[in-house]
Order: sequence, then structure tokens, then C-alpha cells
Amino acid sequence: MNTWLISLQNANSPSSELMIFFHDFTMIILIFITSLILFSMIFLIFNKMINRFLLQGHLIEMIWTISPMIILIFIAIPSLKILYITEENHLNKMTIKCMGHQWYWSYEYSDFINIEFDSYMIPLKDLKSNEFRLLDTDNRCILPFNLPIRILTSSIDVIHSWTVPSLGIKMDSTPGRLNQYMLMINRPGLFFGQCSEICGMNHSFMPICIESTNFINFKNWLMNMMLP
Ligand SMILES: [Cu+2]
Repeated sequence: MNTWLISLQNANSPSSELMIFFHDFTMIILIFITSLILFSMIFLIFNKMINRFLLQGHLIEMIWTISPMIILIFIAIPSLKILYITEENHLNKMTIKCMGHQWYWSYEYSDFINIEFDSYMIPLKDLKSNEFRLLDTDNRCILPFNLPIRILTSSIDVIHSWTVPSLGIKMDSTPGRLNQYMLMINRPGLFFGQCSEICGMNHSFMPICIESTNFINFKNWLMNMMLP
């Protein structure tokens, strides 16, 4: 639950769930260390006595050098594991290519004939009451849920970043380079993101809008797109 909207968005994909779990795990360690240090500092400041081993003690120095190393290893291992899981691409059934432009995104469904479209933000004056201000696009990226999808991203001009927080994605779209990510959406819905690399004047106005739906709807949409 994210009651006061101060934490991460609820997870909508397995990798995002792993990332939130890892974030909580790291926060436990972080809060433990911070409170331990805070307690010892306050204890030392408001204490008239001084420990005669405080200024030079080989044992305590060994302990506070080695224990951070062990803690860092415990953080690094799950972090690397998640990093590799999110780039694992041998299971994917479909490929979507997201190209960044100044200042809109275009999507190519490379497995099907002739499906590519641009996706611009809906300007304020055309906004309907059921659309989201600065987040909705004229052509949404339609994707089926429960299907492993390979997301490729690159850019036509400058560096952009294709980001959808609730799916746990943040990929740099670098010109001349393809970045990939394995996405599996857990449920139907609308997922929003914004370009996350300062890319020029309209950087704030090139949102990403993913509409996730079941496979039959997705197939019908594909057929309609392929007709003309
Ligand atoms: Cu951008």
C-alpha cells in the first residue's frame, strides 16, 4: 500500500516487485545503521566519561572496517541478481521498439507487418475529462498482459529515457545503441511514465502511456492496425 504517495508506485510487473522488495530490504539495513550511529553519537556527546580505548583501538577499527564490507556484499548480491533478471531475454514472445524523438515517442511492433505509430502527448486544450493531464497520449502503446515482451529502445536525435515507474523500467534511449529489457505486465490497466533524460525544450511533454489488455483484445487491435 502506498497511502501517502511518498513511496514507490505499486508494482505491476515481476521485476518491479523484486525491485520494491530490494528497496525495502536495503532500507531496513540503512535505518539500522543510521539509528546505531545516531545513538552512539548522542551517547558520546552527552557523556562526561571518555573511554580510554576510543582514540586507538585496533579491534574496534577492524570491526568497523570489515562489517561494512560484509553488509555491502549482502546488498550487492541481490542487486546484481535483479539487474540480470530484468535483462534476461530468452523467454520473450514479442518485441516492441520504442524510439525517442524530440519530443515524442514512436513505437514499432517489429514482429508484425506495418505497425508503427507516433505517440504524442494530448495537449491541454484537447483533453477530455477521462484523460490524464500531461500523461495521456494520442496513440497509446497497447500491450498484452502475462506475456514476456522484449522492449528495445533507441533514439533518433538526443538521449531520451523510456521510463515507466510502476513496471520498474528506466531505460536510456541512446542514439546509435539499442537497450533491451524483459517486460511482463501482471494485470490490465493504464501505466504512465515520462521521459527521464533532460532532452530539450519539451522534455516534460513526451509522456509514455501503456495500455495493457488481454491477448484477444490485443490481437483484434493488431488486426485493425494491419488492415489499411
Ligand atoms: Cu526525451
